Amino acid sequence: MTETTESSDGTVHEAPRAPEWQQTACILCECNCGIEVQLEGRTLSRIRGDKAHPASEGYTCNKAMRLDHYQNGTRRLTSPLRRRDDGTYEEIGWDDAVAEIASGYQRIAGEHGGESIFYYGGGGQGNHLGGAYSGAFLKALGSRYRSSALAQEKTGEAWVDSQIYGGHTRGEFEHAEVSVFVGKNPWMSQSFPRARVVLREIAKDPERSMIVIDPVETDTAKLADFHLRVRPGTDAWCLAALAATLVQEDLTDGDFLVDHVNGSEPVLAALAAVPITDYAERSGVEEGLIRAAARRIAAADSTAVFEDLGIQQGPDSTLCSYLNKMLWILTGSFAKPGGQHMHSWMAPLMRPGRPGRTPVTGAPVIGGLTPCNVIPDEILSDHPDRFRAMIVESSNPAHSLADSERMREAFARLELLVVIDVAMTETARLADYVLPAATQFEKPEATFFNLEFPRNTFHLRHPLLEPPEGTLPEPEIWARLVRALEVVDDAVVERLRAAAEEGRSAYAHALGEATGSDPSLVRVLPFLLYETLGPTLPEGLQGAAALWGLSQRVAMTYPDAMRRAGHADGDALFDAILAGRSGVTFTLDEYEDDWSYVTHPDGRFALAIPELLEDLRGLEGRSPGYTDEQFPIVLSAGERRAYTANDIIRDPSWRKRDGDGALRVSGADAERYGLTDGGRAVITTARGSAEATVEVSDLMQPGHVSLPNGYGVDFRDESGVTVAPGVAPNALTSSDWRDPYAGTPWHKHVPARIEPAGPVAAGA
Ligand SMILES: Nc1nc2c(c(=O)[nH]1)N[C@H]1C(S)=C(S)[C@@H](COP(=O)(O)OP(=O)(O)OC[C@H]3O[C@@H](n4cnc5c(=O)[nH]c(N)nc54)[C@H](O)[C@@H]3O)O[C@H]1N2
Ligand SMILES: Nc1nc2c(c(=O)[nH]1)N[C@H]1C(S)=C(S)[C@@H](COP(=O)(O)OP(=O)(O)OC[C@H]3O[C@@H](n4cnc5c(=O)[nH]c(N)nc54)[C@H](O)[C@@H]3O)O[C@H]1N2
Ligand code: SF4
Ligand SMILES: [Mo]
Repeated sequence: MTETTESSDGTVHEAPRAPEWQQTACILCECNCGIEVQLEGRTLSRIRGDKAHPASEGYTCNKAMRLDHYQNGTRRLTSPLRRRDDGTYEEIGWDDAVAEIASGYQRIAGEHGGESIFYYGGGGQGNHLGGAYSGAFLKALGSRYRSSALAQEKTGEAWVDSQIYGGHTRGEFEHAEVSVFVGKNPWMSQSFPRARVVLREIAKDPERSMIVIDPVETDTAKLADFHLRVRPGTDAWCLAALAATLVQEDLTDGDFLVDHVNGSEPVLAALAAVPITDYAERSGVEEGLIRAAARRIAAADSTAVFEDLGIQQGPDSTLCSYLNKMLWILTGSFAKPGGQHMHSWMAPLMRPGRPGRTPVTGAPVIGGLTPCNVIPDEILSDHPDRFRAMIVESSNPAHSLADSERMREAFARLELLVVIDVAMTETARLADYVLPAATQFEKPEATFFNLEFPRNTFHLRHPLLEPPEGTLPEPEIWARLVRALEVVDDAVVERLRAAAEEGRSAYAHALGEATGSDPSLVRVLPFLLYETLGPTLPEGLQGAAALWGLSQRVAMTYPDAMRRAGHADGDALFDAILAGRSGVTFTLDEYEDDWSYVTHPDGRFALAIPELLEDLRGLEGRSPGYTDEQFPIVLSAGERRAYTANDIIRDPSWRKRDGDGALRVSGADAERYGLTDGGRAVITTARGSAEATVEVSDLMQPGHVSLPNGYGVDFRDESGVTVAPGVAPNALTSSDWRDPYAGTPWHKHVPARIEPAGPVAAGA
């Protein structure tokens, strides 16, 4: 590429032109920081933070710089694949693949009902647009059950949220006087905008404080004013003692409770009865530290709390979700700067409403999601309503769900499994058909991780590259599948296309008329938008059509906040989304607006959850701990580290260090079990056994070891050799090891034993 310039004396120069910076986002965690990328051919050669991004403002962490390993690290599939009887795959054309897949699911829906078709995934950390189109195909078939990784982490909290105030909350850490992180290590795992900058600011500011509850001395804990270094799995006792201190030392915000909260009496009574000294001891935290942390929260103008996998994937997870919310509710830290907030959504990540039940095991379906841990039971059964077929989109459940071996057994039992992915994953290798998708830099993409308050942002990313021959973006894949079902009359499509050509208001009118006269069209709305509005959108953005519908929803649901953000109506918002390369603010709230998000008819919190109060009272008669002589230590299976990013990047050379994903062990345990730093250990759980490289680390407390997430995915290197460095954590986890309310796994608390790897194991 060259650029011609003319100097003042008239000479013409030819010089290489620097590639232009194009705006997109990092796809490795839910923050989706805005980035700018320079391409050299198809290589993402230079990457930097995008200062114009309204949430990340130029911030990135170390991982964004390695994104070319996602785009170019893995050999791409260039054609749909069909499994032969001998288990090998043959390439087939898209037309055949689509026809066979659509008729396969149609047959199964005909024989067993559409409800026997189960959908998993729909988007990872960077891509939710594909999943937005899946509903049309699934609903047309009558499929009802679905799940995603959210049902192995967030459903317990969602169940608590739905009862107390009816929706999701987020802390405003940028401005909170006290920030509390419970089983959350944001220095490594991020999860809120500009996390490291904000954490450093808090640590430096003598007027603000940070409380971290974590058994490990994480990078976040090192910055904390109060590190409540609990014994693994004892958070319920620690959190009960913290909340009880607020009550017993009379530190609650009585006015807030009277004005805004129902059902506080039984909660206050239960907390008044907590033996703080005893519970502090059981959790391994000094009583004085717990009391001091509670007093700091009570003295603050604002407190924001973030709970994450350390409790969500551990014992008593739902009770812990309940108890940590007491820290900001009992102190009235809601609807004010720096507090906890409910917020708008571009599209809710979970479906509201009461939990249903799964067909075979009767497990709770929270937020519309089947608990991940019961999926194998819902397949490996003779129950007439079992799941018989599955579609997996943008997820790798054969690796990321508990007990991979049992997942594989379940997948093998399915009559039809289709996987839509960019790579040949552990799950794809079990599929009857694999459909190769365009990567997230080859199509319009976006996520619905829009969780901020008062300023909530949404980013539609434009494609940087053309998809390679043979791959398709998911919206097109889903559209082809729906077309093959022949459920939408061509005349309807033609009419809507003509209206879309006329303009948005003609289109809105025609769409209203079409769905009014045939309400069944609502089921396939994303398909209709893609097929009819899509072609009128700017080049390359057909896949953004569904956002028109979501923009109208925003306009109806949050009209004032949307107008404050500068959008006159839903069409204006949609146009701003299409035009903005770095993302847009779609709602701007005022602090009082928090209350309008509470969904209870009286607009108040409902604090008493009888089952959980019973569990709180029951803590006294139980002692923490699930280890025994056979499995004396606790394994946290799946810690976030500097070079982990779920299963998104398969090429292990993306990691600058920790190539093996070390097993972190305290000095005391290393000595006790005869392990050495850099040596090899065998780790064994009730479910399985694996060999790992040891890192002796005094960040760990005795009796607690940890393995990172995202390791053990296989990768064929340039010489054709397949490698899979590190331990696949779910070779060691069991699907029955889970929360009784939400069915979420206890990945962070797996009883285990460790021993030095013998010469045989070391050579294996
Ligand atoms: N680098 C990186 N960042 C990521 C991801 C990634 O893969 N890599 N994944 C993203 C995703 S999908 C998610 S869900 C988030 C998760 O983000 P986090 O939840 O912050 O990540 P984890 O490291 O899994 O777990 C958090 C902490 O729980 C602690 N813990 C273990 N046992 C206990 C316990 O008994 N009690 C308490 N209180 N804490 C305990 C661990 O020591 C750890 O510091 O990260 C996101 N960000
Ligand atoms: N033991 C243990 N297990 C865990 C965890 C743990 O801490 N411990 N953490 C859990 C958590 S919190 C999470 S979120 C899950 C994450 O696990 P998964 O739900 O499996 O999600 P990802 O790792 O994000 O999977 C991304 C998949 O999407 C594919 N992909 C990437 N881009 C595209 C695209 O544009 N289109 C399509 N169709 N596919 C694409 C990738 O190739 C990869 O196969 O893991 C969970 N599993
Ligand atoms: S991994 Fe997360 S925090 Fe880091 S750059 Fe990517 S989106 Fe931002
Ligand atoms: Mo996650």
